[in-house]
Amino acid sequence: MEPVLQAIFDSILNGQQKVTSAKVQEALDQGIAPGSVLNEGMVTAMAEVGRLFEEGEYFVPEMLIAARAMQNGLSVLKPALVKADVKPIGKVAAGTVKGDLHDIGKNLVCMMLEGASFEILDLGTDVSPERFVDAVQNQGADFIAMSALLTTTMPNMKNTVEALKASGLRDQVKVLVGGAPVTDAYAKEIGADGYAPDASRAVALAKSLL
Ligand code: B1M
Repeated sequence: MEPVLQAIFDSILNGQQKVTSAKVQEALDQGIAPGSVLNEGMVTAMAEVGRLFEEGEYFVPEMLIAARAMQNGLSVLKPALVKADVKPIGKVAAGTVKGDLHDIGKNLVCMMLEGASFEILDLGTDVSPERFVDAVQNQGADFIAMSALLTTTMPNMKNTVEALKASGLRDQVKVLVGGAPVTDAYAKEIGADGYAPDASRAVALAKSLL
């Protein structure tokens, strides 16, 4: 790995927010592609944080400060990932489902969709089925992109699809799902229109459904 990418990886693991931002900027200044900075330096670091948590070496506070460092780095990376001033090709209401506070993956999906000319309505985390329904009914969303990182919160994806059906809106919107525990089979089971394993494939999926 490039030394600067290794430094980004280490700084996220150690929760050094300022170092992460500075090193992300340094990597971009060196001409390293934003996608490499993201996937090699940053996403791998969060996977390692998860491994350390599973092994009992990291606890919630360590996960949290690592996540803050990751978010800091992403804010430096965002302008390089997103192209501005393009006419929107669709409106996506994106959120992490009810009960779930993980937002790094959802934020990445938003950035990549924005970069691909979708208009983003970021509903944040802990988003209820009713809030997703409202985004379709009153805010003109053509797509819903739901993220879940916990096996215990995945059922709220199904609850959202059911709430859309109950409101008579299911046929007006494409429902996309993703997040580490989510699978293509689960997407089919709950009646979603598609599953994407990562942010770039979420873009390809949304475009294919336009
Ligand atoms: Co949590 N956590 N966490 N956590 N956390 C996981 C998810 C876990 C797998 C860790 C582990 O045990 N190895 C585990 C879940 C186990 C399970 O249910 N299967 C877990 C747990 C247990 C918990 C708590 C319950 C811990 C506790 O309190 N005891 C608690 C729950 C809080 C809650 O939500 N109610 C909790 C809390 C937290 C923090 C707050 C400390 C923090 C989140 C901070 C934040 O997000 N702002 C945190 C973190 C950082 C993690 C790990 C380490 C990293 C997640 C991450 O950001 N990954 C995670 C371990 C892991 O994932 N390996 C873990 C990087 C991100 C880029 O990837 O989110 O997968 P990801 O997104 C990808 C794809 O999944 C996809 O694209 C993204 C980019 O390519 N994608 C989509 C995501 N959403 C999509 C939507 C789409 C399409 C694609 O729509 C179309």
